[in-house]
Amino acid sequence: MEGALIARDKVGVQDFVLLDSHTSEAAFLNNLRKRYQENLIYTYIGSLLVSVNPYQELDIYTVTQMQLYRGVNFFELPPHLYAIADNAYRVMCSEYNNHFILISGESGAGKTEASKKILQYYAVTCPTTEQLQTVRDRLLLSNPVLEAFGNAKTLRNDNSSRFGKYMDIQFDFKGAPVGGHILSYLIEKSRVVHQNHGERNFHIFYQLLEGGDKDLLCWLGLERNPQKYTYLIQGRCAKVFSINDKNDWKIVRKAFSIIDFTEKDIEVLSPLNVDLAFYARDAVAKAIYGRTFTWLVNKINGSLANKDSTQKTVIGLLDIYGFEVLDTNSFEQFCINYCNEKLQQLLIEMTLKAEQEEYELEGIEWEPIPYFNNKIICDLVEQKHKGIISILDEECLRPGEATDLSFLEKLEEKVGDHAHFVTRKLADQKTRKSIDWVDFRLLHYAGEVTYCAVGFLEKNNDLLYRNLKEVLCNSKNNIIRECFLLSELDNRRRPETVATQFKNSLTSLIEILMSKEPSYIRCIKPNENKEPGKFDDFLIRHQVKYLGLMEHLRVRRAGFAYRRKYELFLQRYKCLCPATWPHWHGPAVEGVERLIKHIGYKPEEYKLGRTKIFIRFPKTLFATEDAFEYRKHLLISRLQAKYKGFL
Ligand code: AD9
Ligand code: MG
Repeated sequence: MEGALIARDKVGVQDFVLLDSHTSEAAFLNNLRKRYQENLIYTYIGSLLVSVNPYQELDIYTVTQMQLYRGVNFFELPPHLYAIADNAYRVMCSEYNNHFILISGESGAGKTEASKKILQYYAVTCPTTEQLQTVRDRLLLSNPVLEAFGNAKTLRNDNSSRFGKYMDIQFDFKGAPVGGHILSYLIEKSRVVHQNHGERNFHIFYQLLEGGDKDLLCWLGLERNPQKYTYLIQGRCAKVFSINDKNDWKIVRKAFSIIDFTEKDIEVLSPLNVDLAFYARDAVAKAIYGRTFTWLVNKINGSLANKDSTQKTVIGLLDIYGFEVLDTNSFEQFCINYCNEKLQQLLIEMTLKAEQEEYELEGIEWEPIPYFNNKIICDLVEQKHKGIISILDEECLRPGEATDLSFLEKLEEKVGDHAHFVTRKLADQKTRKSIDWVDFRLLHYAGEVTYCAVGFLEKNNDLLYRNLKEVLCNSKNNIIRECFLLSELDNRRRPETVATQFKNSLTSLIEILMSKEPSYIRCIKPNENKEPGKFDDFLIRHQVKYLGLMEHLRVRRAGFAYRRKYELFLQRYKCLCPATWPHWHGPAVEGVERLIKHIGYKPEEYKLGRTKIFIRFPKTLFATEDAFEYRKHLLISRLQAKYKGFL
C-alpha cells in the first residue's frame, strides 16, 4: 500500500520547495496541474498544505489511509490532510501546547470538507475509551446538524457555509478527545427571507419537508410541497441534483438524538416554520432564525462540554465562509470578505512577516522577499472613526436622516482617496470600469468586489420593533421564549451594530488563534462548474497569486525549515556528543556548536542566530532525530542490563 502510494506520487514534486527550476509562477502551476490530473490534490510548500478541490470522491480517506499517516514523519508519505492533522496532534502531545488548523480559500474550494475529514481523522486515530465514545460521536454529529441549519446551496457551492465556525477539540493528557467547544460567527440570516436566483434557503427547511414524517408535518401544520412557501422557492431551485434532502434529514434526526436533544427540543426548532408562516414578517423571521441558530450552537456546546476528564490541550479547527463575489454583493458579502481579509492578515503576520522579522532579529543574513500586506485593506474597513464600519455605524446613529445614499456620500468624503476604495464619482480617476451610482467598490486582496449600498443601514442596525419582541418573549414556544428573554425589553441601551459585533468577535478570534501553534491548509477551487478533472489555468493562477503562495514558496526556499532555542536543542540532543553528555557547563550556543560539529552538520545545512539554531532542511533534523531515538534505546537497554539484578 505504502509503496503504491509513493510510486503514484512520482508525478510532479510533492513539495514545491523541491521544484528544480527557479520559483516561477509557470513552474508552480505546471506542478499543480500535473498532480491534479493524476488526482494528487495535495502538495506542500514546506509545512503548509495546498489542496485543489477534486470535485469527486477519491479513495484517499479510508481508515487504512488514516492508520498509514498515524505517527509518521511529515515528509515520509505523500502530502495529505492527515499528515497536517497528525503533525499538529503529535506536537501537541509531546510539547503540551495548543494548536489550530486554519483552512482558507474561496467559496467552494473545499474548506468544510477538509475540516470534516480532519475531525474524522482524530475520531478514528486518537486513543479513546468506551466512556469517551459518546464525546467522539457527538463531535462528529455536530457537523450534520450545524450544516443543516447553517449551510445552503449558493451559485458557488451546493453546500455553502453561511456562518463561520471555529471548533476546539479538547484533549486530555493521554491525547484522548474529551470534549469540544464551537464558536459561530454571523449567520447569514437574510437568506431566510430572500434567496438569489439559483440559490436556496437553508438546507433544514427542505430536509424537513422531504424527510419529516406525515405526523410531524401535520403537527407543525406544514405541507410537503416546498412550492407552497414563498420563502423556499425564490431561487427557483428547491430540488438540487447533488443533494438528497430526505436522506440528510434522517442523519440530522439521528444526530439530534445523540447530541442530547429532547423530543420537545426537536419539535424545534420547528417554530422556524410555524411562527414564520404566522407572522410572515421578514424582520421577525430573520430574528427568530438568527437566535435559534445561536441557541442550537449553545445546545451542542452543552452536549460537547467536557464534564469529567481533565482537559489539557486543544486543537482548533477554523472553517469560515470563503471569499465571495456575486453578481450583486450586499452587506453579507462585505462581512464575509472582511473576515477573509482578517484571516489573510493573520496568515501574513504569522508566516511571511514573522518569519522574516525573526531572521532579522536573530541576525541571520537574509534577502527580504517582498509581499503584499493586506493590512491596508483591513484598516480601511475597521479603523476606529476612519474606517468603513465606523462610518456606517455613525450613519446608523442618525435614524430618519441617514440613508444608504448618505452613507455612500460619507464614504466618498472620508475614504475617497484610499487606494483600495472606488465609487462612481471616483471611478473615472481610478478605474475605467463602470460602476452604478448606489455602489462602492473595494479592491480586496483577492480581487475587486462591487457592493450595492442599498440595505446596508438596515442590516447593520438589525432592529426588531419592541412590540414584535414582546410577542416573541411571550411566545407559546419554549425555544423562542428562551431566545427572546423578557429582561431584554427592559434594556434600553442601544445594542451594538451587526458590523461592530462582527468586528469584535473577529478580533477575539484572532487573539485566540495568535496564542496557539498554527498549521495552514490553503484550498483552491479548480473551476467554476464544480467539474472533476477540470483545471482552469486562469482561475487557479488568480488564486495562487492572491493567496500569496509564490511569496510563501520564496520565503520557504530561501529560509529554514526548523529553528530551536539553543537550550532546547542542546537539552534534547546532548546525548549524541561525548562533550555535551551528560552535562554541558558552558554557554548553550557553544555546546550546540560542539554537538553539531560532532554529528557532522555541513555549513549549508544550518545557521546560528542570536538565540536559536536554524536548520535549513527537514531531512537534517529527521536524521538527528533518528540518531537520538537510536541512542535513547541504546542507553535504556544498557541501563536495563546494568540493573537487571535489581529489577
Ligand atoms: V464555502 O466558503 O462554505 O461556500 P467550502 O467550504 O470551501 O466553500 P466545500 O468544502 O463545501 O467548500 O466544498 C464544496 C464541494 O466540493 C463539496 O460539497 C464537495 O462536493 C466538493 N469537495 C470539496 N473537497 C472535496 C474532497 N476532498 N473530495 C471530494 C470535495 N469532494
Ligand atoms: Mg464551507
